[in-house]
Amino acid sequence: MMMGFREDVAGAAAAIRAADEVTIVSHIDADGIAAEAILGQALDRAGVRNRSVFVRQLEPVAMRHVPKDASLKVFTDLGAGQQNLLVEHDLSSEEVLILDHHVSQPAGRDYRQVNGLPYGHTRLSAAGVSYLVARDLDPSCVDLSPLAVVGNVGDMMARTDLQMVGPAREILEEGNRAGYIDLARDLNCYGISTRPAHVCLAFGDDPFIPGISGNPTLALSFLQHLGVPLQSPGGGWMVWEEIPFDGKRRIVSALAQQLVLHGRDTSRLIGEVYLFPHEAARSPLRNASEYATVLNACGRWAKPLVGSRICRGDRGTAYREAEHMLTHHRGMIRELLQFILDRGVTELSHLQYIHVGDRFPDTIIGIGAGMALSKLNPKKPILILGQMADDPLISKASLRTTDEMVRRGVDLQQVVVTASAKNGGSGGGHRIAAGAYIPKEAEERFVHCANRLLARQYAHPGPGHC
Ligand SMILES: [Mn+2]
Repeated sequence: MMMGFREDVAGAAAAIRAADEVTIVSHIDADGIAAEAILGQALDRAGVRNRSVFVRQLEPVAMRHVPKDASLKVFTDLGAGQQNLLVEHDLSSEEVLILDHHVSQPAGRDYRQVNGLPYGHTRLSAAGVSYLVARDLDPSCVDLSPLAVVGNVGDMMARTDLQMVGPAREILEEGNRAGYIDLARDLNCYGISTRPAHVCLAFGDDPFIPGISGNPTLALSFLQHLGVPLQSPGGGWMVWEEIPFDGKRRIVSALAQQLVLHGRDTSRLIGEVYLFPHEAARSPLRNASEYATVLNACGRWAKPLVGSRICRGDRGTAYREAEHMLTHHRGMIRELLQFILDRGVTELSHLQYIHVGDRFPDTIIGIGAGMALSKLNPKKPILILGQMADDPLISKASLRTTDEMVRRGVDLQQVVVTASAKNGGSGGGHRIAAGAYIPKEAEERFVHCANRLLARQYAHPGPGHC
């Protein structure tokens, strides 16, 4: 870590220690919830009075949730890109601290901020930043390292390289040394703690394995041919995590052969996996990516506090409520996916899009977009428009693309920021996934503007106009 970044962390901890009272303002996704839970617990331990506010995104209407009082307002997983709103809300530089990882947009007032980006730490999420501040406040906070990992994984910080890098890696290794995190190179597949091996494999698409991905029946017969025991002595399916090492090794090498046979790259078959040994067997909280899904489900059902309670150790009421949301969440996403596939998308030169009306909560549209893309033309980013249930004049737009297209220069965050600003909306996100809220009447213009911007990115990567 560079000195400057460490100093920023120490400065933030000092500002918190000096505060009589803190209001944490955080985002409702896995990273935001994990960041809030890390900081809230650290403040409790340090004896600083605190309360939390969650917002879907920091936009003008959400600012009413930010109290006008004497507390120090700590913005986590948001704030960096909305400093103009903080100025408009008349927040002084003394009463604000931003712990974020999004691109900073200064607005004339000098707000204290901890953000890895200026130091080149591009793979450190807000939960990671919050953890570093928490550790500075109270060294006992090393037990919160799993939450930092969950936030980082939730924001896909380990996705491109299939491992953590930079300060996120240091956090990981610290948690590992203290016994809170098990670190392994294992199958790069979602659901290793909760799904039987064949289901795990059939649901995976990174890498796409011909004859296995998308087909649980074929996946099962592939595994059965290997003669690796897949069932426990009691007769039930073992989840991937439970298969003994030798069996896993044989399966992975057969999968590698299958990829080679189809002329495909094997480099994404194995990745770093983060397990939390203190969690119950077969719980989705056993590994970072499933834990992140649980928190995202809470956020998407507008229950971030339930996620926060889980992060604080509640394995009773809050956990059961989250399980329930997760079940419905999956059902709703399945329906959305089916709707998209049944209706079909409209293809433009560099973009495919569909309007799903007000059938689905705007909060799940992005996930549906990501899943639909794996069944559609992966070369064209997908844009899904949906109507906001509580405001018919506003539409939500979600864009998704693939790692492959990002490597070729596609940057959806750039597209969304430019196209929404041009059409009276606001948006943001990441190269691979971005979203915006736009006026309903500007939908058509927004779509075509995004298409033109994408066309330019293919030709000359970098910012453009439309
Ligand atoms: Mn984040």
